Amino acid sequence: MDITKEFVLGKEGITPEQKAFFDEFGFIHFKNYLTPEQIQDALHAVADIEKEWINASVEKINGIPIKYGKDENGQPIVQRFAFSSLQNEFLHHLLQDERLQHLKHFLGKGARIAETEKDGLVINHYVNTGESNFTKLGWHTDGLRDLFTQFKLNPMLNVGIYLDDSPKEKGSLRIIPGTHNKGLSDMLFRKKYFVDNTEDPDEFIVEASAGDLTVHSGRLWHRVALATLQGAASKRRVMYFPIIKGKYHPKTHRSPTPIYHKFNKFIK
Ligand SMILES: O=C(O)CCC(=O)C(=O)O
Ligand SMILES: [Fe+2]
Repeated sequence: MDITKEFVLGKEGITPEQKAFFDEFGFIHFKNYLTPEQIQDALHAVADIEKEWINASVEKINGIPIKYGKDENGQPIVQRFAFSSLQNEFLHHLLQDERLQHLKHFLGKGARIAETEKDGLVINHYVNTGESNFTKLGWHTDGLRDLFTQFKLNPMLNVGIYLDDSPKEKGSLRIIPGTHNKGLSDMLFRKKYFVDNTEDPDEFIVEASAGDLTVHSGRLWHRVALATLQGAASKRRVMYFPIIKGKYHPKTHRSPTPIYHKFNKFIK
C-alpha cells in the first residue's frame, strides 16, 4: 500500500481499505474532517480556556500539569492543555461526532473515547521562538506511559485533529510506519525516549492541513521535529484524544501527577 494515501472519514464507517492501511502502517490520515467554521469555533474555544487558565494561574487539571510559555509577541500562552473538553461545551460537543465512534473499529471490541481518562483532550501549541516552552517533541510511543501508571501496556490509539496547517517546515509529526507491530523490546528500546529527536531514514512526514484528522497506534514510534520556520509562521496547534480499552481509570482533581510528566518539563 502507498503510505502517502489520504482518506475521508465518512458517516458510514471505516472501509476495509482504511482498516488494512491502518493495520499495515499503524497510522492513517483523513482529510478535511472539520469545516473551516468548526476550526474557527475550536480556536475560539481554545482561546477562552487559555484566558481563564492564565487569569486563574491554573497549574494542573486532574493531576496533569499545564504547560505555559510565550508566543511570538511575548504574550503568555498555554502550550499544552489537558482535559480541554471537560472545560468547554463546544469541544465536548465536538467529541460526540458520530464519525469519531467509527475510529474505535481500529482498536476492536470494547474500545472507548477517553475524555476523562489519561490526559483527556490535549491541545499542543508549538511555536518556534526564544520564549516558547514547546518547540518539538522527541521520539516516543504514547502507549509506554501505561507501563508507569498501570504497570501494563494497554491497546490505545491517539487521534489528532489539526487546527493549523502543518507542512514540514513547521516540524510536523514524523512517524516510523509499521513500528506498531514490532513487539515489546522494539517499543522499549528502538530510540532513547524523548531525548532523541534526530531524523530517521525510515521516517514518514505527516503533512496535514487545518481540519485534517490523523490516527496513530499507541505503539507507533513518532516525534515532532523542530520547525525550520520561526515565530508566527511556525505556529502549530493540534488537539489529541485517546481511544482506549481495558479497565476504566477516570481522573479527578484528586488524581496524582504521573511520573512521566515530571520529565516533561525538560522538553522544550
Ligand atoms: O503534536 C503532535 O502532532 C504529536 C504530539 C505527541 O506525539 C504527543 O503529545 O504525544
Ligand atoms: Fe505522542
